[in-house]
Amino acid sequence: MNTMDLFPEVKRFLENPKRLFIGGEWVDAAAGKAFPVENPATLETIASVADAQSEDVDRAVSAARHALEGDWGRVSPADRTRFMLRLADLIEEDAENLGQIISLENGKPYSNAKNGEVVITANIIRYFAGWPSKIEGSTIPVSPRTGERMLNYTVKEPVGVCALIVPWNFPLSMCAWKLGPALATGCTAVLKPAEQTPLSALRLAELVARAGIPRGVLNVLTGFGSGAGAPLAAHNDVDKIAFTGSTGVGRLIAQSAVGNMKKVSLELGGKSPNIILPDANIIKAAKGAADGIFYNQGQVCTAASRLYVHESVLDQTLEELRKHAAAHVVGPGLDARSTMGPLVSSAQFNIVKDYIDGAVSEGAELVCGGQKPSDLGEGHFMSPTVFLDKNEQARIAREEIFGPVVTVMSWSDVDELVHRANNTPFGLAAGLWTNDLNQAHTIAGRLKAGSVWINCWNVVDPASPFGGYKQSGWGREMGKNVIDAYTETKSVFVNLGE
Ligand code: TXE
Repeated sequence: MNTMDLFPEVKRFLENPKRLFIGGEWVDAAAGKAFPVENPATLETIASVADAQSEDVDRAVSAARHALEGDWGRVSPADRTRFMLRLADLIEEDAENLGQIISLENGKPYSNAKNGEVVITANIIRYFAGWPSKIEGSTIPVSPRTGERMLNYTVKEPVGVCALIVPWNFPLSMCAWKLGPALATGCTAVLKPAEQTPLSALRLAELVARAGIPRGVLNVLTGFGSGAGAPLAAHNDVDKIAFTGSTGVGRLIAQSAVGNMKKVSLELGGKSPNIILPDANIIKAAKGAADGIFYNQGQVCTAASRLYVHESVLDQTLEELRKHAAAHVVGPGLDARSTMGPLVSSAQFNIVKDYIDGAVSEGAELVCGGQKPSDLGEGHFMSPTVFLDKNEQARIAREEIFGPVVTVMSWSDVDELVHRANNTPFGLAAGLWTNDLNQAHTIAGRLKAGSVWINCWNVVDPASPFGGYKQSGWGREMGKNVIDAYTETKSVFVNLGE
């Protein structure tokens, strides 16, 4: 192994006690408990982090409420923009440290973390920094029956205190997906990162403080789903919840939000179909298919996990996929040679392994991978895996695996293909590879998915809406659509007399 040394600032960061960030202060959890964070490449404990419980949730929500009704509520839109631009700059300046922290706790290659996730995070904050002065209401030509003249206008107001519950697959950028619109709209936030990857969010909190954003605007509660996430989702003084994670937990969150009718947005699981048409450039399509499933070890909600290949190009596509899988170097994220890191945890490894073993015993043909590489020690490593399966009902073809495992299936008839692609409870993303414009737009129109990628995959832009059909979620993040999710619209009538 040729693992890079930790930067001095990352060492300092890890050595400092990892407390909760509430009201601008670093505080211990009220119950005094902490939990370890593991490096998934080595299984070493990298930090011990405060374990928030209900009492801490109360404190954080009250700090967020206080900031909303106090300092932050009085900050002008132009100043919100300034704070956010400063934060984006600080994120960029801290890219190397953030890259190591992400790689350490999540496992992904350092270069993907630093040049991918950190850059995306700064871009998202910068995009949303442009919004505060552009969140406009309207004047509406109403027709009162009394004959009086009425001025009617609408105002967009911050929805209030937002609970942001995020997963571990993009520990930093997932925070920005939610914090960006929250800050832009003038809301305050209580952020609960995933228990596997709390360190990136704590580092982000340091940068938020350094950017001068007033106390209590962002509060960070590290902890578990049951101990911290559930009381936050159920809290009566939280106005909105934005969640990314499993469909099962999304359902629980929607249920607990009903208590005080908090607004809910959910980004959940997927089983996204990627379709190769016979006329496609197979070299590019197969590369796109491999990147679509192996990127981030397949731990992406939009992973291209069902690959539908036209029967006439199946053999060539499989050959290309084999090559791409073989070209990957699986290893620790901090080894510069690694192109794929470990899965995030033993729980996630076991889920993925279980799907692979089940597929083999259900009769799917293993094209390549399916094994933990033997020379990498204890880490949660899994090799890039390709299955060929004729059984559309097989678990690997229907359920989200969240690992580097693609199921290839062949097709011959377009109508049947569209039916098969849509025959899933999910609807997050879909893609197709073709040079036939007519087919491209016709099939794109028929796919039931929030994002459709033609001759590309995983293109996400802060200006463009992202979210799921069906059980992949509620609402859209990014772009102007998300502004509605973080604001309330007030309609004001002014009686101007006869
Ligand atoms: O997700 P959870 P897990 C899918 C993926 C993966 C599976 C399990 O298929 O294999 O989910 O992963 C918090 N109330 N995705 O168990 O539990 C939790 O602490 C409030 C897809 O890690 O959904 C964490 O912060 N919060 C997904 C966050 O929810 C609760 C990304 C996500 O954890 C809670 C991650 C509760 N009752 C996993 N229980 C995607 N769409 O990208 C847990 N949490």
